[in-house]
Amino acid sequence: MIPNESQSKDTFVTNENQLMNYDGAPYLAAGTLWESGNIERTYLQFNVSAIPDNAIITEAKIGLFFKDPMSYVSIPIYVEVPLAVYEVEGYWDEVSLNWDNQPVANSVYEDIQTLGGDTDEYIYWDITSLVQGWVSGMKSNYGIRLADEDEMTLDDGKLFSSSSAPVGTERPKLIISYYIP
Ligand SMILES: [Ca+2]
Repeated sequence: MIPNESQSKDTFVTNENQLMNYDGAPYLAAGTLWESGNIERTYLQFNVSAIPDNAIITEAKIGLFFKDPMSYVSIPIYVEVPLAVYEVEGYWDEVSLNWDNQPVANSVYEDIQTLGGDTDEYIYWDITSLVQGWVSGMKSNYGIRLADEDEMTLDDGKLFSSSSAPVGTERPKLIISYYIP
């Protein structure tokens, strides 16, 4: 499932501009910028309603195309960043989401990947149990937040292609494997 704009929502927020909405930007950002201390978080939501309620989800993973290993800073280095995916627990709208009106997210992450400097490939986070909950109706689907696992430690921000990216093959995707019992 590679959602287009009508099947998914994606945007990011930053406390650098707390009232700014970034929907429509060609990229998504997450991390804690070591030079400025600014925090970036990405939000994604995929419509999974086409999958029958009784489906058994054997695997579900979010794929984001990793574009840029560093924030645009004065010294061109990159730092490894542990980026985690969290269940979002409240409604948000991609065209009005900003830092100040973010929904609550679960404090326990679903999966975590540490990103370095190897770009131009998809990075995957496993959200199998979360998708199982969305499909069965046990959980409301408010999507996920991608954020630095430790936002108190300054490391860096990482950039990914958004659903508004010009290259369609680099957009965010949710890959779900399932069967009907
Ligand atoms: Ca979007």
